[in-house]
Amino acid sequence: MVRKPPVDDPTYDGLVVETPQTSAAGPSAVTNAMVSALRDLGPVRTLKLLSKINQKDGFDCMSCAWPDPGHRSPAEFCENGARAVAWEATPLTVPTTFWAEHPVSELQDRSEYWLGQQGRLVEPVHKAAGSDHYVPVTWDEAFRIVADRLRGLDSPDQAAFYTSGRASNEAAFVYQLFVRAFGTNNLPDCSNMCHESTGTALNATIGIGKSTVSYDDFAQADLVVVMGQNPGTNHPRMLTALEAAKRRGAAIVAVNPLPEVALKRYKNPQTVRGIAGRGTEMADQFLQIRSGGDMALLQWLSKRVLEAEDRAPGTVLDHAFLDEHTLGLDDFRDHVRNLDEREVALATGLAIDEIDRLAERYLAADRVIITWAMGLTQHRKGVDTIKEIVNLLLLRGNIGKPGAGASPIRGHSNVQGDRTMGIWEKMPDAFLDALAAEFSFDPPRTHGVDSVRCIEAMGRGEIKVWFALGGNLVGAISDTRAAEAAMRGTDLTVQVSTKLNRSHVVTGAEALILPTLGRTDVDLQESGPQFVTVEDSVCAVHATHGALLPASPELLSEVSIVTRLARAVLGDDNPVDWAGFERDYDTIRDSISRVVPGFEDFNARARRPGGFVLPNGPRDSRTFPTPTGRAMITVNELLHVECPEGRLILQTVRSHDQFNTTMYGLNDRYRGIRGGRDVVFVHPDDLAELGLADGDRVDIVSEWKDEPDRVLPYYRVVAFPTARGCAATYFPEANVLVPLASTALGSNTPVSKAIVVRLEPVSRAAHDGRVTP
Ligand SMILES: Nc1nc2c(c(=O)[nH]1)N[C@H]1C(S)=C(S)[C@@H](COP(=O)(O)OP(=O)(O)OC[C@H]3O[C@@H](n4cnc5c(=O)[nH]c(N)nc54)[C@H](O)[C@@H]3O)O[C@H]1N2
Ligand SMILES: Nc1nc2c(c(=O)[nH]1)N[C@H]1C(S)=C(S)[C@@H](COP(=O)(O)OP(=O)(O)OC[C@H]3O[C@@H](n4cnc5c(=O)[nH]c(N)nc54)[C@H](O)[C@@H]3O)O[C@H]1N2
Ligand SMILES: [Mo]
Repeated sequence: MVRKPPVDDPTYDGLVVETPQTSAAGPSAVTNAMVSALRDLGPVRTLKLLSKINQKDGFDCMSCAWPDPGHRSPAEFCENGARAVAWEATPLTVPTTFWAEHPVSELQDRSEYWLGQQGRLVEPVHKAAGSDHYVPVTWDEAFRIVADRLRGLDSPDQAAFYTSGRASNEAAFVYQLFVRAFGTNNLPDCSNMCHESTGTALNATIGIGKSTVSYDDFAQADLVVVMGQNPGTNHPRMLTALEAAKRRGAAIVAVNPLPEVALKRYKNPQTVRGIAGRGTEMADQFLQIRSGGDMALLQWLSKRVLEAEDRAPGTVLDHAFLDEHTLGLDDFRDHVRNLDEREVALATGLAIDEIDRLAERYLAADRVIITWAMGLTQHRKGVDTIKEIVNLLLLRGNIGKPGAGASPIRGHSNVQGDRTMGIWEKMPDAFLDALAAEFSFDPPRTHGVDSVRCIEAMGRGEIKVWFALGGNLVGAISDTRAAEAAMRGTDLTVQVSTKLNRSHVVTGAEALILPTLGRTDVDLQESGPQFVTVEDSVCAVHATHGALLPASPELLSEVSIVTRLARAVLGDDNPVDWAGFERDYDTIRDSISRVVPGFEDFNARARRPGGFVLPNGPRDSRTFPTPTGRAMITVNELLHVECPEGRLILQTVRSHDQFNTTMYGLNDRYRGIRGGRDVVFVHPDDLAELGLADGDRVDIVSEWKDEPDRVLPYYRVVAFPTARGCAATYFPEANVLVPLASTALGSNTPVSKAIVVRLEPVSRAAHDGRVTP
């Protein structure tokens, strides 16, 4: 019998709201990590795993893409890393009887939390068209079904192949090769919903969509500005690097609508100071910005820098750098000069004095790093906002020198590597040419669909087969209802996964689940145990070796699944040695070394302890691979979020107990939430103005032109010190509020951080009386 967790019991009202915490991490975090890991795994497995996480002979933690230091401590992991490992390495497996006991129609009513708690998937299962049950099938049968359906399509573009950012470089490379050999560029990925705005902005301005800093740069910075990011929950090991920078005299500035606790005070669990003392005061300055105000903030900072140069010509800007390496300064100067102070104040919700203090810090610092994550990318003007980061950095030569640079902090542990390996619906011709030369075939050149366009195309009946290498697109993407309807309208959906999630139960007419090995599992092939590689946020590539025997001998690696599927679909008469790839991953790396720049001698360098760092023109030599050969200073029209009277700008964030759509639990410790997720954080003064009070229940309603309102029903209001006019709730539940068409300009990333909403009070009786659609 499976115990029903509270979230699946509608009568359970366990939500408790407490005072938010005043410091992050610390010994309690480590204890929590140990307790949760031990409870699920038992002590032997736990010790084995925890001694291998992020070690040079171990496996790469799958929780985030934060880089590893050169000198590793024996415990190079954080609380949430340990939880991600425990979640994957659980000895619990989904039994064969599960599929007969649980019709898909019943599983559809289960929460993500419950689905994820059922254990590791260990056998391929198939749901026939018209059936309400998955039934176990052999691998051969599963591959035959997918091959039949793919070969039966009128065009390869009627299929789409999604990737989530946990896939290794080797799996991603063979996957994109298979998809292109099959004949389509329909390769949407989680990055479309994540750092796509970053890639778009950085490619256009500096010629490479990646960070220009290395790990050691944090130790040399004078100022680190952390924008739109919650490292305490989502990149906890970053706090150790920030703390070290801080102790060497760097200033840290946080820009965020929420007072994220880790940016205020951090108790490093690995130092005496952290365990026994008060920890480290982190942010020297906290700019509590209004959602979407960053673009105005950055433009204002640049304006102040240019004014300082006017006052003391020749002393403020890095003229040598600007003259030699950039274009566009004059137009930019004219543009920001006219920036209106009132507009900046309105857009940011900040006093100009506060922004000016940051401008002074920026001017006083020789080496500045700006980091960012979803708080900047998931906005209508996300791309332009990141272009403004580049503008500000370029003015004083803060790119391509030690201790300085632009540093997007990635999400999934190998999302950056997957892109490097060709997972992108619009890979440049140079990559496709190299692929063509290596494998003697003509890759398709027409761009494919991204995640949003994929759902739209499915909705129009243009995509009939959906294949996902990991992830949970139905749960992760905006417009849940449209996404579910689109998925249900397809002929076949296939999920390659470690554990159950919503995308396995909202299916096409026919569906398959193909279980796979995770990072922690030993991957044994004919030539012996294999390792794979990943690339972190700062372009370091290194090996990751599984540590545990897989939960079942039936499980196949992602490489095995993709290569066997390729053989089933393409037949053995094609120029790629798929069987050889599966037998020995060194042969995949040999091909990568010839196709992907920077991977020369890949097999040898991947075996070096700690791996190697990919070349990066802007970082290494101030070489900017843009069409002009210069870094582009750009002019971007300011746009801020319009919010009518009585409305709030709602952002969707991660709780401390989730990994994207995966729920580890129902708490959000740092923000003082226990036992539930149906909360909306609102500033007390906004509550007073709206005639609401802490504890009230409200419907969260988003309004869109020419469409009915979208409703997230019966949320508990929590008075919280967020920025005025802003509110926050959790993703993925809030995805119902965002239409597919609401995306960032230029990157098509769903606007998940600025949803204009109204809050409508609703009583328990009224709520119970209505039929939930
Ligand atoms: N434990 C754990 N780790 C994870 C993940 C996870 O779910 N759980 N997810 C992984 C993934 S895929 C990703 S992409 C990263 C995400 O890492 P984050 O980007 O830190 O994740 P979010 O929870 O979306 O937090 C967004 C932050 O931006 C702030 N913000 C929102 N709007 C604005 C704005 O307009 N301006 C500014 N300046 N700030 C704003 C929010 O208040 C919040 O602090 O984490 C990765 N790591
Ligand atoms: N409203 C709102 N929406 C958002 C966001 C937001 O901030 N707000 N954030 C966006 C972001 S940044 C991202 S990255 C996306 C995330 O989108 P996805 O990457 O699609 O979603 P995840 O929840 O990370 O996927 C989790 C699933 O991956 C599978 N999995 C785990 N490990 C492995 C593995 O090793 N191999 C395979 N094959 N499968 C595995 C498991 O079955 C698990 O259920 O969501 C986006 N959606
Ligand atoms: Mo992400």
